[in-house]
Amino acid sequence: MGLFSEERHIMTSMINEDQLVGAVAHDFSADAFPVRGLDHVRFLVGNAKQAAHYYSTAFGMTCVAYRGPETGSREAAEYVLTSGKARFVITGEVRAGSAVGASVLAHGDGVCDLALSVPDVDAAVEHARRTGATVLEEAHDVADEHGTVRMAAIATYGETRHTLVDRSKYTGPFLPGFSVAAPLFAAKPAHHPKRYFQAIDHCVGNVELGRMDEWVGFYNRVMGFTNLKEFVGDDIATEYSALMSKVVASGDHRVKFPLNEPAVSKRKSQIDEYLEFYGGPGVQHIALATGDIVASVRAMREMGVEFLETPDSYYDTLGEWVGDTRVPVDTLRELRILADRDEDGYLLQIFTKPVQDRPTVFFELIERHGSLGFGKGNFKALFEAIEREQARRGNL
Ligand code: TYF
Ligand code: FE
Repeated sequence: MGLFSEERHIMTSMINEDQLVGAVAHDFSADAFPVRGLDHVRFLVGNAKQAAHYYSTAFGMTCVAYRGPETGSREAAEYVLTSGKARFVITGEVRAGSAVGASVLAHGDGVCDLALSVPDVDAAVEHARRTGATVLEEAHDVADEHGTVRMAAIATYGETRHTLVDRSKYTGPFLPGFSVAAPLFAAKPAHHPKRYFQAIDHCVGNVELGRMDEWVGFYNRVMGFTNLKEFVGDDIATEYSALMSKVVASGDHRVKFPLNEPAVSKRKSQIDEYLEFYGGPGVQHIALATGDIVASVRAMREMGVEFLETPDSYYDTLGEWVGDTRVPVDTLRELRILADRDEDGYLLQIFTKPVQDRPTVFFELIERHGSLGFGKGNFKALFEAIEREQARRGNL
């Protein structure tokens, strides 16, 4: 309000990561399964070399580590990309017949792992086992000249997993076996922000009809996650998009996992479309926290990222109910950014179209100003935009 854009830019870039992702104060000492944050998100893809290039150019990320045949890893090529605290690992197979290839054959490109940073891997995996989780990898050390990382893995919905990571005794670029890599793309336009996003705000899972509450219970019981108040029930679901959604969060809300299930309706739910094309439950979208969504969206549009279109009518009435935001409605309209307000503040958000041929994984950019919500006021406009895309694909 009344600030010149340069001042605004400095102001928003000074907002720290806690505020960006809506973290709250929390005493971890009483937690049976303390979770410090997301360590990384792993994508399994058909061609990691090209996907890593896409995330470098279109998402402005920096490649910081690599392993592959050249570094002694003969089965897979893996690129580690970061943007602030957000870390993606892009994994592709290099030899026919690997588990990576089998996953890509089944699901297409997608997210296989939401890896969590935990202070005590052994205690976490024991607690998970006691509370009924499937342990995929027992606690073990991985070491090289940079130190030791303690890891384990537990199963969640579909073929998705949570790797548990304690890297407090490690100084290397990512994990043992990875080498420092050079950035893949050094020609980011000078007028673009240094980073298009700073952290991961939330990761959404799609599960089968009738199983959402089971998975909410899993996160409550196994990880001690609590339910946030945002809830998409039949009210919105049946009229517009036929889905139900609940959100679970870690103690300080740094990790937030909304869970969707399809609801029965006349039209095919967007969640059914995902389940059909992904071949089962999995990660639907990753929300990326930015301090300057206007600069991020301008930059990403310039780099060819496709965002969902919101009709003009949305902006005709937006000002009446959302009140003052740091971005004028005309700019929101120009870039097709959505806005929502609740009792704690407001947020700005926008959604990409799916980022692979299958109508499965997509991204969200979110700029929070106090609001700890997920944009409930936008669900109607958003779900209608998703449904227009579904109809264009012939899947409605
Ligand atoms: O994460 C959320 O809850 C919001 C809204 O299929 C949303 O980003 C919910 C369901 C969905 C797409 C977006
Ligand atoms: Fe979201």
